[in-house]
Amino acid sequence: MSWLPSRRCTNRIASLVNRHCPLSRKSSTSSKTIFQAPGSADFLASATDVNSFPRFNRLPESSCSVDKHILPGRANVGKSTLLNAVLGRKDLLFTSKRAGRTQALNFFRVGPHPGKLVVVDSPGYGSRGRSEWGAVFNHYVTNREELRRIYIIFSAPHGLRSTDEAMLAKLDTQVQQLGGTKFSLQAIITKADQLGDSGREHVDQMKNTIFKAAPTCLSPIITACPPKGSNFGIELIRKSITDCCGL
Ligand SMILES: Nc1nc2c(ncn2[C@@H]2O[C@H](COP(=O)(O)OP(=O)(O)OP(=O)(O)O)[C@@H](O)[C@H]2O)c(=O)[nH]1
Ligand SMILES: [Mg+2]
Repeated sequence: MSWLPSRRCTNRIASLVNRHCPLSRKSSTSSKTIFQAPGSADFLASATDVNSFPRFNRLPESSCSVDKHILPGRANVGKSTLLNAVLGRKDLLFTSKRAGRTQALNFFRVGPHPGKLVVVDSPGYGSRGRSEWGAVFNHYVTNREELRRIYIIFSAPHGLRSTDEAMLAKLDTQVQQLGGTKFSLQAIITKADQLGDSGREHVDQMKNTIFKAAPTCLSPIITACPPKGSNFGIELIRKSITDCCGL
């Protein structure tokens, strides 16, 4: 049995998600207006090194996924696919079956020109990662004043490895050192459609590991963006983004 096709399972995931993601009515209305304006999202710029960071009129930013230390195994979790779904576009971001597709920080405007906020896709860490990508990401997280939230993404079928825990702990330390004033940290568990019968226990285990590594990290939002079929959990991500940007 897959997790998503059955209504019973979908409700189980929804309850897992909703319990930990209270969202205001105002935020819900904003996310609909901002993300559902047709064609409103667009590519803005890429940053391949620390000197090429673009400026966008100080629009608030959210960044999907991470790295400083590029370590084995964590690219290809589905970051770009997830952002396509969040932006309501099929192929604004390049995706691939092969790890290492995204090779720069890519900035995307959300909302009709001049935009309401910016989301940033990033290269993954893992065997196809490169240390220079990590340096760019680290510089961005440390210096970007517009950064409001980091969405750290894990693949449900692959679970967490020590590299993920190290990254969570590092980002958690940064959040704590700044007293949560600069940015917050939100976990996402994606590819939930690939979980089988023991999916619930597996996700609970992942949640415990995330909490132990990063106590300030917001409880994971569960998503699925299968290449064919409907998206799951995407509306919650949109609401979370507009919420953290104060929109
Ligand atoms: N079944 C399933 N496949 C997914 C899901 N999300 C992404 N994929 C697939 O996973 C593969 C990798 O997706 P990408 O979005 O390119 O992953 P990424 O994390 O951006 O990869 P890099 O940029 O290389 O680090 C693609 O073949 C996607 O179709 C999902 O929720 N379910
Ligand atoms: Mg990518």
